[in-house]
Amino acid sequence: MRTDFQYVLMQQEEGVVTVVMNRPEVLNAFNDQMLEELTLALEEAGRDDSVRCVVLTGAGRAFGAGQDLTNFVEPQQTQAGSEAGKVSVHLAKYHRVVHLMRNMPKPIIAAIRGVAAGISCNIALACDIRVAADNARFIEAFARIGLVPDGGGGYLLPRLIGLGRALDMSLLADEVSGVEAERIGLVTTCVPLAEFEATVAALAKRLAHGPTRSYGLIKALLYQSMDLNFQELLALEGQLQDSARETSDHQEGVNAFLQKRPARYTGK
Ligand code: LHQ
Repeated sequence: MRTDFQYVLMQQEEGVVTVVMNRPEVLNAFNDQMLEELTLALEEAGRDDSVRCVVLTGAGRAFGAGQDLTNFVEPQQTQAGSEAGKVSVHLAKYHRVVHLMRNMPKPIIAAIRGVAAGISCNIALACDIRVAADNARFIEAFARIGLVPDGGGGYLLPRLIGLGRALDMSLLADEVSGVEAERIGLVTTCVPLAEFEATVAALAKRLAHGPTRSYGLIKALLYQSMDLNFQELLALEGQLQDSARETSDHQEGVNAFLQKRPARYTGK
């Protein structure tokens, strides 16, 4: 695991890699370097077969406060009009991150403590499972500063919580608490802060001992399903099930069932 990043920490324990966005003095707001390091960290976690589950979280009291607005305003003013100064050029770097997450053939948990605002909120949406502490605050903050939701949030948010609530969160840009986020399906679970780390660790460990290749195929099936009609979905399902059938974890799962013992999955 890389240990030489300035703003991203990577810690591996057995099959779980925890990736920590680490600029706590600005609530882990993204500067260019943290974004680059997050990309590299996710690429490495994706490549490394010993990693079977990724946890993405923030250092200190927040998950993340979105784009760092202090080093964001000036280049926009000085380079306005030029291609390089367009925000879409910068956004492409975030798009790389959300693509990496969606296509990573292993589960990613967002562990959200404190605030998740702007693009940090939408990066949490791009994780496969979200666990919130009861001090979590979700803010689609974009309209507060006259922007539109980015980082794929305009796609994922209405699909997770429905169009009405997505419009509400995006237009009003009000805070949604962890408890409310659980109620509306924005997060899978919300737990008291005191139980947060243990809950995330137990979930990550469970996933890291699961049938990793099956998990990767499940991600492909469910994410692609959002853009497919029923016939296309059934065709994809057949292809993916053919692949799943070839895994040794599938054999192990069936054998374990027949032998009435717990399965020992290797991720192969
Ligand atoms: C910050 C930030 C921050 C710098 C807190 N930057 N310092 C746009 C364009 C292009 C590409 C990518 O994506 C985007 C989309 C975006 O992400 S747009 C949304 C950007 N984020 C925001 O608008 C949120 C700005 N932050 C806030 O509204 C508040 O800080 C929240 C509600 C997140 C937290 O409030 P508090 O818990 O009261 O904390 P705080 O405001 O006191 O913040 C603590 C420190 O962190 C403070 O610094 P200081 O020196 O006063 O202690 C803040 O200035 C700093 N900070 N967010 N985005």
